[in-house]
Amino acid sequence: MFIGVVKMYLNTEICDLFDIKYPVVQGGMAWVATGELAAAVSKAGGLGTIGAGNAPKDVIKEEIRKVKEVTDNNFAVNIMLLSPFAKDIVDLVVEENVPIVTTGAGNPSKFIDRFKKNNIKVVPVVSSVALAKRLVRTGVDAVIAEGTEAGGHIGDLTTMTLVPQLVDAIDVPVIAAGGVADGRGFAAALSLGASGVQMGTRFVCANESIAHKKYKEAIINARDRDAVVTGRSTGHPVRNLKNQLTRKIDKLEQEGVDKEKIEEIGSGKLREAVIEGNIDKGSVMAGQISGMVTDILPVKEIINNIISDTIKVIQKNNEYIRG
Ligand code: TUI
Repeated sequence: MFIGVVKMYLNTEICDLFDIKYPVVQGGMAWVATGELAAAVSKAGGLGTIGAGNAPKDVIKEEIRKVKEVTDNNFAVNIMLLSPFAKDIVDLVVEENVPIVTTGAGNPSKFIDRFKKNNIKVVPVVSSVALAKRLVRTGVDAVIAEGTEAGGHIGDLTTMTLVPQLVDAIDVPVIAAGGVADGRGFAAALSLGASGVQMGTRFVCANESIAHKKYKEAIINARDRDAVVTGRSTGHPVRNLKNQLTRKIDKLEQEGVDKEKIEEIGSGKLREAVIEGNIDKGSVMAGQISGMVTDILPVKEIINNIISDTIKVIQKNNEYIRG
């Protein structure tokens, strides 16, 4: 990235750990984080991630093939632990020599030995200090600290409070996620002690993202308070853009309808929005930063812009110091 005449990089612990040029991880979003998106991010110097979501093994095998065809750079697979196929995806990443695995929506303890034995770096998404401490004892290589600002399945602490508490509590790199989409957010994450960022919503609105045009437009049109949480009563709260579906779920939750019924209503709704473009009745999972994502850009530009902007923010902050 050129700033003036000097080529400057941001180099943190995770650049060496993952063997990547820029400390930027793409979120492993179900349906959206395909081989095409992961390949584009890894090719551009970040860590591209295939989101396994609820997909079976053969589908994800094909996505891995797409990445390997485009780039030799490292990439990750995100294993969504609520998936009925989670164990199959663990087998797959071992068979395919996937270099890095991220996990989400649960505790990956029972799989960690297997990852370690196969030289796979393992990076769980966590939303609390207690779980992170337990996982660090089992040998995870880094953690992704995901604040409640994020889209999809979320915890309850904010990125601003979770990241520094994790940095103090554990001795592996912490990657900040939730509420980051530009250089200001990235610089803030570094100030909190993070070694990099993971972004989801920003990459949904990449040219290479297969999300339906209407899904991308819904994010671009969203305002600051549009990304609301549904499903708190089920124990699996989800952040998605306010629409007919979120209003229906809200109403049923207020009426005290069973959690099984609420979960049934949510089932299949992410696919409906991402693939079919039904942004009224589908679940448009997106983070609170949606209000600040205003364009669709190529992955390479998203990454180059955020790195150069982060460096500018850090340089500007240095000017506040008086000697
Ligand atoms: O996993 C995500 N975000 C997701 S997964 C997803 S698919 C889905 N669809 C409908 C309902 C539920 C999921 C959509 N978005 N983010 C990573 C993340 N993991 N955020 C929070 C957590 C988490 C939560 C609890 C990690 C560990 C955990 O542990 C609980 C325990 O067992 O200790």
